[in-house]
Amino acid sequence: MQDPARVAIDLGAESCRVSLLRWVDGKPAVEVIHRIPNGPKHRGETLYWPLKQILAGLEEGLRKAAAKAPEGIASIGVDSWSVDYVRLGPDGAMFGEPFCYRDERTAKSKQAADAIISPFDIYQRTGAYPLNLNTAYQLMADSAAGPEEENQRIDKRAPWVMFPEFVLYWLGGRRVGEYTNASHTGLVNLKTGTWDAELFEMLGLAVEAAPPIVTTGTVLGPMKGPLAALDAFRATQIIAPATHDTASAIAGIATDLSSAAYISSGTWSLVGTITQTPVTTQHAFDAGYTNIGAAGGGLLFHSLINSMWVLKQSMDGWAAEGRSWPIEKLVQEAAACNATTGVLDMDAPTLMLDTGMPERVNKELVRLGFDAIPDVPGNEPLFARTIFESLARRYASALASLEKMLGRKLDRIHMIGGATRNRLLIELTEKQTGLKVEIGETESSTLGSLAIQLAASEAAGERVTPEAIRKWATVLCREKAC
Ligand code: LRH
Repeated sequence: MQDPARVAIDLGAESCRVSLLRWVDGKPAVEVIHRIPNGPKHRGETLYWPLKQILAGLEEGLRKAAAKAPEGIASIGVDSWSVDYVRLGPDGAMFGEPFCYRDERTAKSKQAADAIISPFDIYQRTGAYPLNLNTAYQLMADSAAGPEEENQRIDKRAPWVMFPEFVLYWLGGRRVGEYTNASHTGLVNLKTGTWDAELFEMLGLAVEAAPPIVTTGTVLGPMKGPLAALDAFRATQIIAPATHDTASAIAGIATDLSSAAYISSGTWSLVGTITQTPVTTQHAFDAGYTNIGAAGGGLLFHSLINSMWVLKQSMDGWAAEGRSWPIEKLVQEAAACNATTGVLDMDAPTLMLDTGMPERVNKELVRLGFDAIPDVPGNEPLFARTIFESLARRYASALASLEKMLGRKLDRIHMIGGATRNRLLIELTEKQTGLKVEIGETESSTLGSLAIQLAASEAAGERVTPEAIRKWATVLCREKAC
């Protein structure tokens, strides 16, 4: 009898994907069967995620999956970008579409939090680098709206659930906070691995509103709702993989990382390595390194770097003016352009915002003493080249700090995510870091989620271990499943 299929839903800031794993002649084959374009949307002053549209797209994708897997689908897992969440009303339904972490509302609440507890203290307590976008500051902003926005203030006791866990809940699972994702909120105590009730209290938040934390690979129950009536979904279990996409992506790496760094590249790049003990020194803090949960155990010790967001926002702006570029062509022409470029500070706050990106890039170049790039048709590859050069240098500085903190040299970089298809960025990274780049999987989050689901079914209620996840990642990667 053919092994049952599995579904991995990977929600990305640019696109959400539904992938299907099937066993064909005993060999795994993974296919992205449905894509839903995504991006934060403006409504008045707020920036939010079009969750209703995403759910409609997911329903379509799941129907396609059911049609393609007559053998039945054993499980579904969901991961996404971290930090965002959905508030639930008294009936358990979504209470408005969720804010996007790029909404500028957290600038004020972060300031308020810093006045209560210093960023370094919070870092030592939680291990999570205190970024403006962390859930903690967003929750504070929810209930701190100014008088003119009084009616938008949300009761701090309103239950919430992280974004991918909301989708698991929508599919029939119970409301939980999976550990890897919870650890990025900035509200989990590093020593206990549970919500830091004292910190909630200090920040004026309600710990009762938070979902119970579960470990990676927890089975959340059978699928429910109208989709569950489809034949393929008759015996489907809802499983929490590492719901933080980066943790699933790292779980999808089959090779040994003990002497390697990873770069997980997409809208953001995460540059770091897996550690067993947290590092919350002043140096780690100054270098912007976070310590958050890895799948099954251990920590992702990495720095978050603004990446393809800058190029994608520029491309969207050009496309709106009739200057559309396929990404492959843009990379190709960027590789061919010989002009020396300026170097951006990829951490500049203005480059994290949306709209008007070429202009933001130019303002930054000028601020740093470089020439602006005339934003005229034909110059798009020059912008792209500047972004890639700047990114490669930023990777190099992040890795130099990492080697210093670890007190040892790294022997290679394992690259996963979108940049695995970007030859130019890989070459520039090798040049700037002096390290060989080993090219991993583009859809590593999907592979990691599937490996965790397979390990979870095998564990039959026991805790999923990193070894079991690695075993399944190896099966999926060896067979070149994607
Ligand atoms: C990447 C990612 C990253 C987080 C950021 C908010 O998608 O999950 O790991 O830090 O989004």
